[in-house]
Amino acid sequence: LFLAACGGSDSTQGNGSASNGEEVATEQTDSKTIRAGIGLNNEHPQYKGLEKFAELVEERTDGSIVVETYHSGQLGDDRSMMEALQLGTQEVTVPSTAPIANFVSEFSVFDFPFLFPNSEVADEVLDGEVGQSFLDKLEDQNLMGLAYWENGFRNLTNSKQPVATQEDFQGLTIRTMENDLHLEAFRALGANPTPMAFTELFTAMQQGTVDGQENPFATIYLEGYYEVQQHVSNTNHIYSPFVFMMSKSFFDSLTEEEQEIVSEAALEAGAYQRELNREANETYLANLQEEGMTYTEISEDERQKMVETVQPVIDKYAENIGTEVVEKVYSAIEAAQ
Ligand code: TF8
Repeated sequence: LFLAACGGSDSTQGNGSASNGEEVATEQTDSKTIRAGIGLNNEHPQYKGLEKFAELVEERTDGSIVVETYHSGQLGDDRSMMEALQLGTQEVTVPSTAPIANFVSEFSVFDFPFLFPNSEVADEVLDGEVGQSFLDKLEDQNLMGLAYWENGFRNLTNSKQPVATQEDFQGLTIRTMENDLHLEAFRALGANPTPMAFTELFTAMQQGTVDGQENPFATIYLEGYYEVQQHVSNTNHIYSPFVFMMSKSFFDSLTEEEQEIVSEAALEAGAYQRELNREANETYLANLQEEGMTYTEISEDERQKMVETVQPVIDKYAENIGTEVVEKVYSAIEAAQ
């Protein structure tokens, strides 16, 4: 499976006639390779988007850039893959914004609970001037943010009890992403949060190290969490963007034309990925119930209570990030509605 995924790139050895082989070998020396790795599996829209990126880039560069795609954390988790981009040992990854905040702390603003009212508003803010100003901050970290993709609205699952109210969070050990704001928000809600890399999550649920986790329905279904989780609620507590990013040293090594091609392809593949992702998130709640999970709806009243509970955490982070930056995001959200 792994070899099939990177097929086209290393097929020069021992293939074809001698003269042909020589020609290919010369081309091979000149061609640049993008190793693109993600955390989710090859069923997920995140991977379909990555395949689309590969297809567009290889087509438009006539093969002068080859894209190898890796899924399921084959190259590492969000954090270690970002570090690999900084070192130049990997070229592309597509992490959630939450772990990005460990590199550029301002990114936490996008993970404020209940920030985006819907994905259309998120698109407008992220694809606009404000979103771009955050991507620009990555350059100092030797990272080029080329586009926002979508992970989506996060929903809570657990193996213990139906969660309908904030009180139901009490006593649940919940795995969170490696991000302080997430940790504090879940603590405020009464849960017992424990940060962990995504790649360790399934086993942790299976072994009962954690009772639950939170991710969009697409991930919950496609990663088979219904095998180890009994209850799901539509908490929709945080909208997670993905950032499609490239190692800056690699980006700088490309010709201007190639830079334009990869930048454009990241955006186009992102539009495709978002579309698939929204379909998936609409469809898969029904599948989770078919697989035997109990679905509990959060009423608007109960959600409003959660909004109030996490507000002090938001205020604290807003102050840390800087009110000017945060106000810009709030105004852009308002303007988008
Ligand atoms: C998480 C995130 C992840 C993604 C992906 C695996 O829970 O939602 O699904 O960032 O890289 O860690």
